[in-house]
Amino acid sequence: PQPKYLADYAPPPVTVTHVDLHFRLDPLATRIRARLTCERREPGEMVLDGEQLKLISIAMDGAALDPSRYTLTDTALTLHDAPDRFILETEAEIAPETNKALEGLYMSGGMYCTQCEAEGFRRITWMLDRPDVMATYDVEIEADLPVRLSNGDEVAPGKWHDPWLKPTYLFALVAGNLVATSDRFTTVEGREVALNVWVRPGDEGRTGYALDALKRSMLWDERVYGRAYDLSVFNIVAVDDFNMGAMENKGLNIFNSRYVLASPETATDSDYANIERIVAHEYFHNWTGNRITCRDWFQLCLKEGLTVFRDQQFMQDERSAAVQRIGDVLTLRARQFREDAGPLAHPVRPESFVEINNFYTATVYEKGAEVIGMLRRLVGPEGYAAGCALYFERHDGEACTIEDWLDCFAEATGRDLSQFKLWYSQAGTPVVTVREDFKNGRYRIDLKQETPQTPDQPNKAPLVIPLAFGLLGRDGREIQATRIHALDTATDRLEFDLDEKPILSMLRGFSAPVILQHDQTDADRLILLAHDTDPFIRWEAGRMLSKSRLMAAVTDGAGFDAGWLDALHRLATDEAADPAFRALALALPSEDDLAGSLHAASVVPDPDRIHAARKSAQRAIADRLADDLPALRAAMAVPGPYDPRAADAGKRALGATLLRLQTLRDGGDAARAAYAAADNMTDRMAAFTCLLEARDTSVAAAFEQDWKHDRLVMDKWFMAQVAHADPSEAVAQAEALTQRADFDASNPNRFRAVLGGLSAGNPAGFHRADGAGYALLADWLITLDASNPQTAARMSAAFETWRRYDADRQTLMRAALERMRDAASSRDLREMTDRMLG
Ligand code: B3K
Ligand code: ZN
Repeated sequence: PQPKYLADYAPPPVTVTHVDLHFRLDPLATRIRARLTCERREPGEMVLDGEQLKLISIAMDGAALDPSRYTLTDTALTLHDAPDRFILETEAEIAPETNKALEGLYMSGGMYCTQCEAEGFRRITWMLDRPDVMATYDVEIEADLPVRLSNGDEVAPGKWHDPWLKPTYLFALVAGNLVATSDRFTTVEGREVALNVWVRPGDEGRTGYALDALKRSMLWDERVYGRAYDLSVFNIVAVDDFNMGAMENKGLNIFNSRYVLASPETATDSDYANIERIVAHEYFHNWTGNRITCRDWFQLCLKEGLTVFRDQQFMQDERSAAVQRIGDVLTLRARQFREDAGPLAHPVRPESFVEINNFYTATVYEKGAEVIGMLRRLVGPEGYAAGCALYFERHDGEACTIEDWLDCFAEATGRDLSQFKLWYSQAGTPVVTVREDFKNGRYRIDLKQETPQTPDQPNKAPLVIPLAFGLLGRDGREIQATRIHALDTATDRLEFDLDEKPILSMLRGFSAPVILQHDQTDADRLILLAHDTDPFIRWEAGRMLSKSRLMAAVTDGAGFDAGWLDALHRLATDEAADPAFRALALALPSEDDLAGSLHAASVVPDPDRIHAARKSAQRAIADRLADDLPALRAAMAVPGPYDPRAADAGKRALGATLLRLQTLRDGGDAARAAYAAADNMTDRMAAFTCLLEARDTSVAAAFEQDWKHDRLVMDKWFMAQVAHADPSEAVAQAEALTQRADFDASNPNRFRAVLGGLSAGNPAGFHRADGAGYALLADWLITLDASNPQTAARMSAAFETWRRYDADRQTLMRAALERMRDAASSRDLREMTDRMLG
């Protein structure tokens, strides 16, 4: 398949202004009658998209269309010499039951549901399946099912009218035997909105948190962005088989059930946090994505980067801002920096693609959000608010580009954003190098920026990088409060007159998505860790101290010094500090993070040595904290009924960290007691994974006995047994789990639990020297690709780091990639493997 290029964008010659759909649902023979109101804008043929559809009939303006007037292929319906205005009527037949790609109309657990983003609508009927064609919709659903939902407002049972212009990708339909938990919300404009969370009967006791998160999101968007909801109903539906997290269809959000259903017994604190974030994210799309959408799929970050930024702001407001920011940076580094450093690197706004589903990436989403954050830092909160207000006012109801977005900020603030725009087109993570010098009362900071080359981009220009920094005295007092320096040249120098050399606190709040190269002494880092005014910097200083020890342990087998262990001890026992922060500060850099950093330092990472070094560091920490562990753990006990909010969750997080350390000392005694005493899934999973690491063989069977009836809990069980297995056993464990009757490869959650549990959860196991991990994953991805290309292609990115490793592992990973490329039945997996092989 040929790539598509941003440069080739052209609007369609004929457009559709209204869509009328009639569905007669049937598992193997669903009939869709579509009535499209079409209008010519320019000369040219009308080419409608359509895939895997059986044509039953076609008519124009009420009369059957003569075969000479159209051409039908596997992917398109072309109308020859169509008039300037006409009604096109088609009838199509499809089989939702056999649709395992989970794109278009499919069935999950007996219900009908849809996923149309990015190009799934064309599997439902013939249409201009592109985001710049926005239409109003009328939908009628005929089925012998109690609940029939679509977008907009329900005008009669099973009949829906959506007055808001929308592109095809926001269309949705749900029908089944579902029950709702309901509430109401009155918007700031006085609109009464019915809120419903639809689930399968039996799950209605687990919807409360999602509903609560939805109401808080609606209020937040009114208060912070001035955006109110615009229909009389907002529906959320939980679906078991879903490729992604959730989908923002107009007025009818469809969710992976794991991001809706929660009860203290079945969901962990991080499940609750994910539900809150994703409910907010999909709701916020109503303005950033739906009311104002993307002109074409190259502009995906216009809605995704902005909406991720908004969900991050929301979470910072609802929870601890510091903890949230640190978590977001961890995710960015783990996923996006990794992507940017390998063969899949691409700009926030890609300029070409073969399969758009392959570009729902950490770069488009998370780096896209960082770009919005930088824009806000550069123009200031007022400038940002003014730019957003102009954007909403000017572009409501339109399909837009990044240029449209940036123009609003340039206009509202008078700032020239042409250099800033490079963040959208230049791939790769910039490296900012800092050198300090102090002489005769003159303190200098020399700055240098460099972006490494990435596929198709050998040369990089300097970016505008907002560097938030401050200065501390040796006593830890701040002598320069946070200031933002916009670094916009390759090199730059800052100078200060000072009595003594200060301690530089650079990149406060992680003010730009860059790699900071700054050789700071341990002494300076310890002062930052203890005293900086910025919590991100305190955490980062601690992390750098840990990282340098781990890198040395991997490369030279170095031991762990008392100075570092004392610092961790101080952190762990610092009662003034937020427990969630302490848990984050005690967490060591991940194995994959270390592998990436070693590679960046021109050391070939050895996954076994990394794993061993991390384990011995944990043992050293456990020994240093030994005397304090019982009291510290007791202090983290949370009395009373389970509360998912941040304060209690933070205590549980630190409690779990301490239990993991305790387990290294007592072989699992404390964890067994904790497992038996757990009255919520957070504590239970913490104890369970500790016991798996302690090789307690009885606990998995006990867990299964208790939870075999619960699909979402069992996903945790599947994943934990692989991710927490000894690396030498992880592949065999994963393979054994795939042989079980309840391993359903067509369910993406279950598939990811086992195979993702290996590739992402157990790096040393995945990178086993004999290549068994690579082979197992490749086999399963080839199998999955035949039915569900989207998830197979997404998970193939496990191989993106192949060039980091030693020659033997490179050969094995390359062979796995070639095997997947040659066996790929989809263009999704084909494109991914081609790009990774370069
Ligand atoms: N917009 C959807 C993602 C759709 C993915 C299609 N492959 C979820 C979200 O970002 O909100
Ligand atoms: Zn989104």
